Amino acid sequence: MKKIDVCLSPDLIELYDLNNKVVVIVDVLRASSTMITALANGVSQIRPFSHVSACQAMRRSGYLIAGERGGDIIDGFDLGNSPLSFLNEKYFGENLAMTTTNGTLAIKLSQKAFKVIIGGIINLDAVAAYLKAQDKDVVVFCAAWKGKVNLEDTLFAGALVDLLTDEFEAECDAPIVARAVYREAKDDIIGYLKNSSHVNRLKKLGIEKDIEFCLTPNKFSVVPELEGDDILLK
Ligand code: 3SL
Repeated sequence: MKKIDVCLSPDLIELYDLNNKVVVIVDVLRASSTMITALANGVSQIRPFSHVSACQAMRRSGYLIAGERGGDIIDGFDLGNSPLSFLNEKYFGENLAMTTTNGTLAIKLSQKAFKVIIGGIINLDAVAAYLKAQDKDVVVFCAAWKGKVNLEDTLFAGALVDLLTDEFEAECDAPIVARAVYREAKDDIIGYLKNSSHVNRLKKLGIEKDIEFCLTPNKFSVVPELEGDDILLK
């Protein structure tokens, strides 16, 4: 049987052997949801960066520059980190360079993986189908918040474990913890997360619409993959 593991924070990733595994990067609020939405709406490719200056330099190569710090658009950038900006194919055919506090960092920490894919509640079923079709063990890598565990990424990991239960066994206790969180939350995900730390952070920025969007299951059926330096749809 294939195995599934869950890394609840980037600060724990050194404990996981990513060799020959498919890594699912998740930052439900909001980096992975933004990437999924952008690519589903025709953005050609997304290059992730952990540092602002390296990301900004991509403008010289014709990339649009997107990103946030503290949830707000970075000064001088074209776009922030809202999935809603990419709806209606507004940036169809564009290349995007992106830097966020946690999400793009988790991608950079996954270079040893066999494959890196991007997951969120908005493409949950598509990610589950993709993993079932692969002959590889899986690590769900939660971007979390500055090294601390968060509820929404844990919940996504648990939903995936739940969907894959017939074909994957838990490698340690983290998948079991995540699944328990998901089972408690599944009938009212938005209500369950209403007091979570990042939902509160984003509410202070007045972006409730982003929260609702990112927490709505299966808006898209695409599964973005990292190929070389860029994330794209194959
Ligand atoms: O940390 C991240 O990668 C971001 O998704 C955080 S925020 O939702 O844009 O504040």
